[in-house]
Amino acid sequence: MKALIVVDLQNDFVPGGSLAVPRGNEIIPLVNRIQEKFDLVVATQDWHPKNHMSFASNHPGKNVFDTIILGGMEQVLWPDHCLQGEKGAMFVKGFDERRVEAIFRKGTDPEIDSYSGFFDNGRKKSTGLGDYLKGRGIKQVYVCGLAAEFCVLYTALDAIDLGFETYYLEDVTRALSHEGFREAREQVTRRGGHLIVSDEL
Ligand code: VGL
Ligand code: ZN
Repeated sequence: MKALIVVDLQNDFVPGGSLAVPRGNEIIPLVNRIQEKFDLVVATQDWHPKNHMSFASNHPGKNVFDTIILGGMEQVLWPDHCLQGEKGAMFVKGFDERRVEAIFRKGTDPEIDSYSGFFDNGRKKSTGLGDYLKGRGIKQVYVCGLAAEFCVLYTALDAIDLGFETYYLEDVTRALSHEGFREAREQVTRRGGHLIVSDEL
């Protein structure tokens, strides 16, 4: 059984949003088109409270894209994004959600960031996604969405760690940087995941 995880296809991550991924909007028709290839489609949603510690605005004197140590881990400071219940956190217009059976929200704890759809960055808290997929008999997981070198990457790496046969859909994602995208693809393969393009589905 194969599942598609659509990661963070939200207004703030496409052009016009506060943490826009260049050309992030281009994947919307592809995400819609490939869903029919899967037994199950789920989505993740970045869902931050206003006092989230990943926001540069909550660290006086710091700038966006500075890094700090948060909970013992390196943390990039982001512009405010995906505020709970606000427009930037909504799924993008044109995303066909009809087949999305469950939505997993992450980044809700103000003290820790959560790139992966499975766990927070410290791996202390699970979203339940892993158990949900296992309960549905899923053995193969395909990951797409935004951003390629952050939430899509860490979702793929955790899927690998949880024992799923994991595929990173390299044409159904966009990255914040070229270098980040290259490194992300390298990490996926090094850790035992697979790179695939949508035409191969
Ligand atoms: C993301 C940075 C901060 C992502 C989420 O969805 O890739 N990136 N929060
Ligand atoms: Zn975030």
